[in-house]
Amino acid sequence: MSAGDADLREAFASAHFDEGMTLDRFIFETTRARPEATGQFATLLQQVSLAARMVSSRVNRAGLAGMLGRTGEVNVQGELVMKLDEYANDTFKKALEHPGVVAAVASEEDEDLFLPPARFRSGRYVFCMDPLDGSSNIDVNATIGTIFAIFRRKSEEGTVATMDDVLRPGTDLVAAGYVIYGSGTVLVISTGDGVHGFTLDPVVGEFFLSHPDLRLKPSAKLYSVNEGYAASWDPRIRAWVESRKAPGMGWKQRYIGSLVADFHRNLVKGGVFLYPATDSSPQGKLRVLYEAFPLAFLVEAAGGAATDGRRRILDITPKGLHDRTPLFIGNKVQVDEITAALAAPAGTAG
Ligand code: AHM
Ligand code: MG
Repeated sequence: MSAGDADLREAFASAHFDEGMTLDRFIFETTRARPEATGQFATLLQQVSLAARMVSSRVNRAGLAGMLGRTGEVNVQGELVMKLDEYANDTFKKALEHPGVVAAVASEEDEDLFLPPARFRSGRYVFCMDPLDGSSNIDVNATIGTIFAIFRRKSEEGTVATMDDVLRPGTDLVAAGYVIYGSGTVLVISTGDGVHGFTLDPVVGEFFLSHPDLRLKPSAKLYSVNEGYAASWDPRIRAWVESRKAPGMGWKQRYIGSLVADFHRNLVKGGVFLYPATDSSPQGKLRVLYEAFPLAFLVEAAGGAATDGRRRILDITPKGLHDRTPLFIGNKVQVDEITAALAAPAGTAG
């Protein structure tokens, strides 16, 4: 981490919160303290906020369009799902490239790295995103979201970014966050020290601080996993999950099937999310760069933990933009327990 990144982290950590704090003001107050700041990071966050509001507005109307589609002759709904994915992808990329704040964007929707045209190439940040996570939930109006992680580029500013700017350990991240489009739209962000949530007032069109300094307790009795795949999990994972259900344990299970929504609930209320390797996804299903990294960054900043069952997620160095990983993320006690269970000899599973 550079001295500038450390300043940024400190400024966010010491931010003063009061009622009516908008995301814009929060960005301004926490970045102006940095003597070397060029304003790029502040602009980047403002553009994320803009894109999030645009996508939120579109997602809110998707239900209505879907309803009309069901009554019409053409199945608009399936098309709309595609369009929303693409819309979110294009909206975030355009919002970020125009002010010249990103050198590259890695997106779940794009096979290759997106490089802004030469006239916008002054950006010093690399943005990794899943523009619309959980998009299979759009047609049932369940919560979906955008997940993002931000690196500062390694290569010289003004040059064309390379894969080395992106394929690096999660410990290099300078910020991460997500936006959920649910019953409300909430943007959660961290620069590594303190995790803050802002809720969109759709009438005013502004994000207001609603969840200052989200912290995870060491332990919680809630797990989120797709148990339909239990037969193909490692037996030690199966044993850990089964042991939650023993009489008197008092555990709850919740699973939406939209990572960003499951994670948000667990971050606010406590809980551990598991997506282990399965027979059909031996490397796990979730992507390192734009799903596991940002959420691991946030969870650690909130006092929790994230591993792939063996090692800390943020210590992984991906080899490709779309690498996958098993993911165990949430309250530290539970993540440590699962990781320890996987370290034990396979035959010892209860
Ligand atoms: P997506 O990025 O294509 O939407 O897929 C990822 C989603 C996650 O949001 C969610 O946690 C997971 O897939 C659910 O998978 P499954 O249906 O196998 O439980
Ligand atoms: Mg996703």
